Amino acid sequence: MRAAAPEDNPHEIARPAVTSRCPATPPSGTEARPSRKGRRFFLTLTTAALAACGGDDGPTEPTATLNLTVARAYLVQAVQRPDGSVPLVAGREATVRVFPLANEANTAAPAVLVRLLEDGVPFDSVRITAPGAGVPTALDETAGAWTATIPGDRIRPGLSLEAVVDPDGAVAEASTADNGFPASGALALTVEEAPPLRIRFVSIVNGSETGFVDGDRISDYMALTEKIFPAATFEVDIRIGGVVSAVDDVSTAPGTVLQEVRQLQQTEDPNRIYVGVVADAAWPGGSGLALVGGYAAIIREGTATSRRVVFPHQIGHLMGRRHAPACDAGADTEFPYADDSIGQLGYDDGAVVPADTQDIMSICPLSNPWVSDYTWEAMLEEALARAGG
Ligand SMILES: [Ca+2]
Ligand SMILES: [Zn+2]
Repeated sequence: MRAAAPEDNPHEIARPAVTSRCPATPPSGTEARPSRKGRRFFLTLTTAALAACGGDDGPTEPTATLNLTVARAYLVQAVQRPDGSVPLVAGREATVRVFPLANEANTAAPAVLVRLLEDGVPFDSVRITAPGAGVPTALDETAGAWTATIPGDRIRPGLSLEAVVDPDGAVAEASTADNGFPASGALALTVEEAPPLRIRFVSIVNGSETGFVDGDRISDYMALTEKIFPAATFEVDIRIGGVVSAVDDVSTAPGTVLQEVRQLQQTEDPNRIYVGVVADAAWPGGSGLALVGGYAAIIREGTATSRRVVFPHQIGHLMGRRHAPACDAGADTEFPYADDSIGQLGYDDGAVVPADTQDIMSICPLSNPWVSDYTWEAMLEEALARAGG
């Protein structure tokens, strides 16, 4: 018996294409249940029906043994766990990584369709072509992903995602009923409306030495900071006019200079981070000092390389982070990775950051640090708490 008329059942609109090619009647119990999963159901039905009847030439595919599934899919900004549970920052670009798997060696190059839902309602989708021929037969976390950039305005509270491998049935396979991820429902994601990170740099005058800061220096300070700090926007400026410190040699009393910056910050803008920039000659051997959980820090001018690494480390302190423990016995005992590593895969401008990369809060000699899931989440928690008043 035929199903309801097209105007009564949105799935029926395209159904004749299936039934005309394949006389077998698809399971009638499922077709009259439109739901938010309807689009995926229809894709599955179409490909399954075509594979089963082989189109106009009769049955040609029932012997296919290849089977495709999706092992994993998630969105990543700076760092992510395999289950996608690291919170995302609303309004900030993310990357979707989908990991199709095959049950046998193959040269298939299926596309992947990723659907984004807001409060369960699909609002956008992206089709990702295969990065090459051959769907992996084992999970390859580094190179095995179908990847696409998701613009920041799609990253919203209430977000969830679904992924389907070979959405148009281009690959003959044993079953298309298992091509979706997750197996049922959508993968719920945590998206937080993180506040902007607001920073004001202040030139510090120590005796005859004046700390120098300009736009280029700020670019150094912020390069890594903007990648690993959980915010969507960064409001950074330079205070007009420096501050004359009572300390000439900062090495003798860095804490005093830090308190001077804190006084200024409390007076001028209690909700903005103030960073005093100290001339190299005024602080031999120094690098940076920050109030853990506070709003004030001082930093030595340093080299371009040190500016890029030391600055986000100080920001981590301001956000309540203590040192990772590998090279500091008195450090954060809750840091989860004994080797100070980031522990999970990071993601940086299209490149995977290995999980053994050093966390920004490590004080073992830093080379190319990144942010762990632990540090990202903790900084985000602190930022949200501050925004909440
Ligand atoms: Ca399959
Ligand atoms: Zn430190």
